[in-house]
Amino acid sequence: MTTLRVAMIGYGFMGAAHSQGWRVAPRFFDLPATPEMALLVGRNGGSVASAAAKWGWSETSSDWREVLDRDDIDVVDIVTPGDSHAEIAIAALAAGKHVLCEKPLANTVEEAEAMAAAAAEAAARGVYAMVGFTYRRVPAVALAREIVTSGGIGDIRQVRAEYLQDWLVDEKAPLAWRLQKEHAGSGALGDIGAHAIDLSQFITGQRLVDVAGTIETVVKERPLLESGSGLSGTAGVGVGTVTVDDLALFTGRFDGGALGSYVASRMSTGRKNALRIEVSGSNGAIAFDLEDMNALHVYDGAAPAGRQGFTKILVTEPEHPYVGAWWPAGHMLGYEHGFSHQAKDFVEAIAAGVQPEPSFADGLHVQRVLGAVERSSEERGAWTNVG
Ligand code: SOE
Repeated sequence: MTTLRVAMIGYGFMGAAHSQGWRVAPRFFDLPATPEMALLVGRNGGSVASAAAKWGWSETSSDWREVLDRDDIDVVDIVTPGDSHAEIAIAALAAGKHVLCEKPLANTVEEAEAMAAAAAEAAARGVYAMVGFTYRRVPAVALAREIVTSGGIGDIRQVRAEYLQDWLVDEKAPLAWRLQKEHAGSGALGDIGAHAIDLSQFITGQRLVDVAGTIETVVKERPLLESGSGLSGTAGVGVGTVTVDDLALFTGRFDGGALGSYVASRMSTGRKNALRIEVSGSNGAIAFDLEDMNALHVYDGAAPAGRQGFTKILVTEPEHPYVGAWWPAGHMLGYEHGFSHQAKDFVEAIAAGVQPEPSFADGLHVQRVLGAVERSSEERGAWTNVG
């Protein structure tokens, strides 16, 4: 295998990020196969053509089903809203295509179960599926996992994870697809809470088994969208009902015994993209904040009295995960690098014939946590088994 020809379905914000990943990864990492940006798919012909020209996709199509019959497509990358993930992913896996699917895996637990079953069946044929929890690939996060899962902070006792944004504080922000349950599945909980859940499980190596929480739609009606689609749409005439949460708070218990507390909010005034996690152990702690993403704060409980405190490690050295492929030591990375790391890891796993992570089974587990938080909220915050 020398090339992997990719078809990407969708071309919004995540389409731009994934394009960057596919384009740049083979230029910085020595990959066992070179991803080729073969086909970009979207319903609006004009917009797809200009996106393809801008990002460097060779061909375009207006029908994702075209990829199923094409022998020259090896990978299907799904960056559409959640309402089409299951249909596309299951069909692509059945057609023998490796699949990378944006998070959250699906809009419902039932869809995610069907996707995970299709992925398990495909893996037995050497066809692999991965879900795009990209923040696992931020070097400081990967380093946090190395430290925590190798016992570097002792027994894990407490996890505090939050993902805070403020783009919905403005009551005039329009009713984009991310605010409609039929397209997005859920709101802050599924869109950004899913990242906090995944990171907490990735860094600790443990899984949530029970949750208790509350979700809330703070602004219940918004102006209809006139143009644009994502986070920066323009409001038009008339109003519509917001059918997803914009604020979610919950607690959770891990299978290893630790307790976690979570906030997922699009109402955190002043917080732009603050994905924060702190893990406290019996002998130390780690803390990460995406708004300061080149740093990991580490507390060593074994340091002598009077010399203890969180140490800020700049995760910019060749010894750190992913970093050596980029710039000379000490030079920073940004949001987009995670997508190159994701492309690299996916290509390497396919070439080696091993299951890439996070798998669809991992995505299904996150989906179950999301579903359990919603059920808990309906029961006034009762503890609810993830299942
Ligand atoms: C919007 O809230 C969003 O783009 C999410 O959809 C992404 O997953 C997250 O990485 C940044 O915020």
